[in-house]
Amino acid sequence: MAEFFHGVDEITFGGPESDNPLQYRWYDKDRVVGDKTLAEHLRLAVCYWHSFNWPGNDVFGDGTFDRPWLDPSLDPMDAARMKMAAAFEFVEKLGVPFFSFHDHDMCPYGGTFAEETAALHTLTDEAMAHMERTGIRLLWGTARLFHHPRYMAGAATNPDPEVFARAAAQVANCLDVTHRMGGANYVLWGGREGYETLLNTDLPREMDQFGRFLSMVVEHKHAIGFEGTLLIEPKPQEPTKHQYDYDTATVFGFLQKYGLENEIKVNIEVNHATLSGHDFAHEVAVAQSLGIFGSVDANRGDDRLGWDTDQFPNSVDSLVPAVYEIIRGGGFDTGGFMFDTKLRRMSIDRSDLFHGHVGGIDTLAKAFLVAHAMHEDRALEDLRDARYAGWSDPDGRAILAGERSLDDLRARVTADNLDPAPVSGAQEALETVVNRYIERVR
Ligand code: XUL
Ligand code: CO
Repeated sequence: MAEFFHGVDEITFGGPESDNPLQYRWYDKDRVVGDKTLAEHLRLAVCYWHSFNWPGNDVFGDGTFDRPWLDPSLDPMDAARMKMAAAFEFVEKLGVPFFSFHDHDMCPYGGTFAEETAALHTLTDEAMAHMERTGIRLLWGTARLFHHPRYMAGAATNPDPEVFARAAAQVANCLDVTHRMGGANYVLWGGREGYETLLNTDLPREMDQFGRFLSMVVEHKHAIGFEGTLLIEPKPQEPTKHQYDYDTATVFGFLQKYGLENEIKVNIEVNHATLSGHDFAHEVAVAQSLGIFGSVDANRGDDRLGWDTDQFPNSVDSLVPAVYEIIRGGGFDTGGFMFDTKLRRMSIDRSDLFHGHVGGIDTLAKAFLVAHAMHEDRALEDLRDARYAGWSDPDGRAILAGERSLDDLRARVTADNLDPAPVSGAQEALETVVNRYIERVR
């Protein structure tokens, strides 16, 4: 296809003083920060679905975007190829290393399952040619187990085992092509794995079905030799009233129950955290502490809207605490920051997709530089260590090691009349430390 995003060239780095909105001010991909470049730390990815396959519709109105490949009068495979060419042109001009996709963002619906399988493999070959030409890699693949009406009552958690079988076949295909493309991860988001009402739902049975499904995915991963990470993407609700993978802690309990906690990690989406009543930083910290932190979808919500608006990140202040937790836990392994973002429905110029991504990437890059500097300087860690210092004393260690009973502690408190003085948590002082880093970091 001829150039689609004409008028926009490769996005270059201009530095914090640049006034060019289509230049990076903070994302200098080759800048070495600590032991790696910014590109290696952030592992940025663009999403095929919202950026190229979503027409800009909402529940009250049709698509508004200029996406010529979505014209239903086109031959579906021609349309898929046009879309793919535009997607790779965009990612290449943006200069980020990764993309992510759902099977049916890339591959049209239609025909028998065998015909869909063949089309998926044909388009995978073509995507691999684009990847080879541009050097762009795959952060993750995933199957759309929520779009087709057959999945209205769930995929793995459907009351009908034939729907379960269809979903299993779809995931087998999608894992195969993700493996062929050298994907770093494979994602499962259970948008329909939940219920609208308990009146018609056998909850424990559905949990067992979901556990069995995930075990089959793990078995298939090992059978084909896929070395990427399997990730569940928690979300509390939307489209379903209650989703079983509500948040990170819920997912971990589920994984433990089915013996999968060493096989599957989480892909945390910023606004999914908010929808479940948590801060993004909380979800990251919980995942890190449970050893299941995998990857991030960086899109945010709107403070006053209770649904998933999938907006581009635009606030360094709100991202720093979570990025700090990521760095504190050692950063990404196979994961990265994925832009599962949507333009607003009125952003109809082709260049708007660049504006959203460039602004979002710069926000993340600056948040990373701030959090990294704070971590290097131990700006929070010294105080944190001092707060917990008592636990390194012999008595503190003995309690944790299981060498003290309630009776032992009662005896000690009685003998010494232990009555420790409260110590300040210093929250305001620490919040000011964070602000100072945000102001000063260059
Ligand atoms: C939906 C969502 C999905 C997943 C992949 O809220 O975030 O795009 O990331 O299916
Ligand atoms: Co997502």
